[in-house]
Amino acid sequence: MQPLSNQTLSSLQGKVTLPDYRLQARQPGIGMVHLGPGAFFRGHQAWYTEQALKQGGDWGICAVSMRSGEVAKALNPQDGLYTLVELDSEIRYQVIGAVQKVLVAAEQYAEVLAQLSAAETRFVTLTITEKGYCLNAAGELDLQHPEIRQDLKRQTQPITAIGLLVTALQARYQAGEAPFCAISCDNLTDNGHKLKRALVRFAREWDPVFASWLQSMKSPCTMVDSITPATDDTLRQQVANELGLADAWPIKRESFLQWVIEDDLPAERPDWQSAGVIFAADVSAFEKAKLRLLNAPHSTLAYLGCLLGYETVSDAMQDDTLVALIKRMIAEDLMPSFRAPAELDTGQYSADILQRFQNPAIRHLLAQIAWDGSQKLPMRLLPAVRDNLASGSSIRYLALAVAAWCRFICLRQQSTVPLVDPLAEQLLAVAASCTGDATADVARFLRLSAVFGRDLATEPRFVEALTEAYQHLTDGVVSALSHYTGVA
Ligand code: CS2
Repeated sequence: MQPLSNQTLSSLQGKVTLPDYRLQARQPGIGMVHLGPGAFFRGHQAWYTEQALKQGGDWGICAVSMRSGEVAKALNPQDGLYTLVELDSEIRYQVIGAVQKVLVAAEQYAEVLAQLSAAETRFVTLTITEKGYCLNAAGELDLQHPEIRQDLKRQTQPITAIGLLVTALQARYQAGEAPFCAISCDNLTDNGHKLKRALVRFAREWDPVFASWLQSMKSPCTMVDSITPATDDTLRQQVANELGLADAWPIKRESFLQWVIEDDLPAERPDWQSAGVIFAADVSAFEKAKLRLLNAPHSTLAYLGCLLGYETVSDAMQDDTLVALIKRMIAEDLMPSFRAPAELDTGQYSADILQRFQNPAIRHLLAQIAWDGSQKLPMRLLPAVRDNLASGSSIRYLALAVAAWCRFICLRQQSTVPLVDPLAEQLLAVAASCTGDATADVARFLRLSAVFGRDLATEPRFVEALTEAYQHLTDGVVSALSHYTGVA
């Protein structure tokens, strides 16, 4: 079977939605670099930029992987083209042309640096996951992080995204070039501001004058949303059947898509607005609503679902007791924990999210959502715990979710399934020292200040609720759910 490429693209005319501009003689120039070309980026930001490219402008994307060459190997022979499959009540196929090439920083450092330093690169977007920012529990750049320490020494090429971006920004500074606008698209509270603070903090170690110049850089906050599971061979075969061409790495997602960007961008930008992007003066309320009404229930489903032996989100959503628990958690703990954007009907928004979780066409593995708990809990669950401790609101279900994570770590420690987490070694060591005595085990987990900070271990209401939940889960997950929902 022929591969998808510029050569074979025209054979798809009339069959699927195509990047028409790729069929014309003049190709759009590169105007953006994206760090972390995973499935989410390719289904989300690249889709919005694709729509903008159809309006014109040189907004082609140079994608950069920090270390792995897998995406480059798959997409470069296809001229950066790939298929996006929307899986919902209706299945839609679209070939995306926004990504023009994929570079690997570890192998093509000079080319990556040249692209990031080039005047034509006006935007840098990032999906590098929570851990990719190398932040401490307070959300500031962790100068003790071993990779940051290595990059600060500048003896080798930078291995962190922060180190790479500051190196490129310094090259622009020394060349009298304006800084690019950096747009974090990760599930981090205050993501844009945290990114900018981390870049400036790193730069200050090298040159305080350069660091103050960097204060002029734009780094808006964003809220990003679309459920995008990892690609599998079933999808590759499905696309081959539909297109009659081989696509080495298509992606799939639900049809729902949302991008809210803080309205602090350079005037010259891709026409994302026409593609449906919302520009808001303040993104924080949108971020909180999404992190607490989608990602917090997602992580809770992941840990309880794995403990119950479910494989996917839609499988877990068939369990009435589990769904009842999630609904109670949302109503009693999560909704009261934040002030929603005035224009958002949180009841409807939350109901729509649970509907999306039920989408049978999306096989979203709970084990994938369970990755990186040490990075996700501080963004999704613990801020709500702190807010509710301060306001006197319920933390009962939030504590159960955190206890489920602790039990999940113990489950991984007792199995051959690897634990995917940057703190895996520390977490497995804690789990190995657990005895089943809830008070002692919980105290061990709470000593993980990189996850829980220094405050939560001294919060009696939280410690008590967490210990009770841990004990119930240790006695039995099914009985624990009945206890917390009152559903026999
Ligand atoms: C998920 C998110 O893997 C995870 O942690 O909770 O990727 C989630 O699917 C997206 O944030 C949805 O927008």
